[in-house]
Amino acid sequence: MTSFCASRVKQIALGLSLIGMAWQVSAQTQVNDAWVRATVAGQPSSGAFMTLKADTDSKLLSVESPVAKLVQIHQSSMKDDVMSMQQVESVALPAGKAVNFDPHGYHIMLMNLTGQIKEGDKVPLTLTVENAKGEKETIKVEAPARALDTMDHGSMDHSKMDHSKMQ
Ligand SMILES: [Cu+2]
Repeated sequence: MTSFCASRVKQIALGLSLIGMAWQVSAQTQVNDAWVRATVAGQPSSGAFMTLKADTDSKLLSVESPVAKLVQIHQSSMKDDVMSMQQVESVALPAGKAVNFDPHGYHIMLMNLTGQIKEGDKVPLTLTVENAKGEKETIKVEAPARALDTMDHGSMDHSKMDHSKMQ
């Protein structure tokens, strides 16, 4: 009886760890639908987009990638019909709330690219998230690159919220 229970627990633990790997879930923060905009040759910068959800109140501090010499967190805003973007120090990730990084709001700006990002490339991203206790968590993601002309499509397909806003 005891040994039966023990093996059952082991099975459940294994199952959970497999799910964890598939969804790129770490202890605190989930990253979903990460993607990078593919570039044309010689283009100096691009953007990375995703949805982040933290278990506890946290903030995204920084992002690094081997494809860019400089990575910044940006916020796009519309003012007098002109789209502009500014660098932000960090992005708040309230507990349990999905925060979207998309072309219209927060996004990860990949600058001084080391080469062209081609459609289908897997772009490694390393995110640093800090929780309210000051504990830092590093999350590694491989974001697929998508072509420019599928950009709007992609963001709509992956965000039901955007959809409902538009109707
Ligand atoms: Cu930007």
